[in-house]
Amino acid sequence: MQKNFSRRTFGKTVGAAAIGASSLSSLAPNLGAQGTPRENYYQFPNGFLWGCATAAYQVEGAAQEDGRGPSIWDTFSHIPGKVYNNQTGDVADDQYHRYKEDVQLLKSLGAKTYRFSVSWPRVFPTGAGQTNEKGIAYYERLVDELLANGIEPFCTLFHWDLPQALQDKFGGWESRETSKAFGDYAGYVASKLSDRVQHFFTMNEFSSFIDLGYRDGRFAPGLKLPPARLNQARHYAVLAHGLAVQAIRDKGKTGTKVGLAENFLSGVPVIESEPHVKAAAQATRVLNAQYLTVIMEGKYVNEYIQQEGANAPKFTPEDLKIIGSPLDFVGINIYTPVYIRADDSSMGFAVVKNPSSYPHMASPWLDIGPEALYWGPRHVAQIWNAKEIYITENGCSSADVLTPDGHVYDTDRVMYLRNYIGKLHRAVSEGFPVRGYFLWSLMDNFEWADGYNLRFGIYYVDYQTQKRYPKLSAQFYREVIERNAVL
Ligand code: PNW
Repeated sequence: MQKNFSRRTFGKTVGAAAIGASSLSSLAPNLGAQGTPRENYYQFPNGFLWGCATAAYQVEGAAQEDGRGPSIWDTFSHIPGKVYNNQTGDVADDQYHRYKEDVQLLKSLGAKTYRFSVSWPRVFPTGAGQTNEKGIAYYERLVDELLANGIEPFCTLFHWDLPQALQDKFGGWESRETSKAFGDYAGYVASKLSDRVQHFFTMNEFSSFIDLGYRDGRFAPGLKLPPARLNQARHYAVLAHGLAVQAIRDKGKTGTKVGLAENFLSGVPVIESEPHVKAAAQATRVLNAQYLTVIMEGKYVNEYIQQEGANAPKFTPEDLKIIGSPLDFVGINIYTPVYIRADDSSMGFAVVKNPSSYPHMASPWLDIGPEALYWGPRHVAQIWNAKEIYITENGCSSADVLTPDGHVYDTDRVMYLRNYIGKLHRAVSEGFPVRGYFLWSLMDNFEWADGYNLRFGIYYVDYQTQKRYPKLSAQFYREVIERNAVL
């Protein structure tokens, strides 16, 4: 890869200018101080998987087509006042009908892989029991189209669109019945797709769908549960993950790999010196007690159980064994840093709140901190000994403007990506086992409670015409992929 690139550049330059190799260094703007081409310096390992990510409810549309049942997001987005301008995912990017065109967008980026999610109520319209053949057939078509274009599919099983029937019948994640139904659904999808899909993610971002959906009421199903019920819902969500891991192993083809995609709170030491680095690792274990830590360790850390007291979740030793089922890989979604400092408290760390002047992207929560993409994989590798890590999401919102001649100059997104990917390079070059990176997102889409108001895509979507336009960031990412290097 590295050699090819150098040779090609060399050939082109020589061909164009008909000059000798000795004068090349003075012409090439991209040579470092020691004469090392920067592309080589920032080179990623051969076979690094560059890709893009999306999720079913955010891109598919076709909400009532081919037998799909309603999800809690259909219900929630149709309640006035819940989503920006009362927008819904009814049509979204219409990827259900335009998947072939969208696979071509991936191909023109040179993407090696695509992370999509399966809509549970497309496959089981009422969450359990009767399957919907037309639903699973869509994902088979999508997977076949990706493979025919040389793009490896990575499949997420739950990206928040819980079948409404399970919410109505059991209270959704407040019940063990939902965990069991998820296990069955995951096993069924694996039985259908694992001949063509090697990597499955069980869940996407526990804290988003549980804490924002069942505690803050900002996401579907819009509940504000008291602490004991909230902790129990968290428990049933991680239990569902464990049951799905087992079901996928049971029903999937031999060699199928299972992991998850979690936006864990990744501690970034305020200063990279020993006490703060230690504090950041300790914070990362404790702050993720309810989700990633119990999944990786098969045990709730004492600090969490003590702190919650009577509100702690109720569980059996068998539950913990299921939750802690070993994973083949760990996926982490990284957007913002959580700064940590060493502290004399019994915890040994303190979370540092950013001042109001701290820079962020278009989403107010999206504070900029490229080093999060270094510390995330480092923590997962050092704390839990993960051997295969993917960055399952990274990207940002920007106040994109489409010019009359069809361009979007999202210089802030390019700045964000360049800096984050640069820090990812540091993690990889220090030997932390990151195997791939999925940019969020391939295209603008339904940004949950923010509707279509916030754009995360590297393709701009005109929602009136459904036309996609590559932004400057798409050009940037294509170059990154082609050179397999940060530039
Ligand atoms: C992730 N926060 O969500 C999701 O996995 C995507 O579906 C989503 O579109 C993307 O990030 C961008 O938001 C998040 O408040 C939602 O910190 C909220 C937060 C972080 C991630």
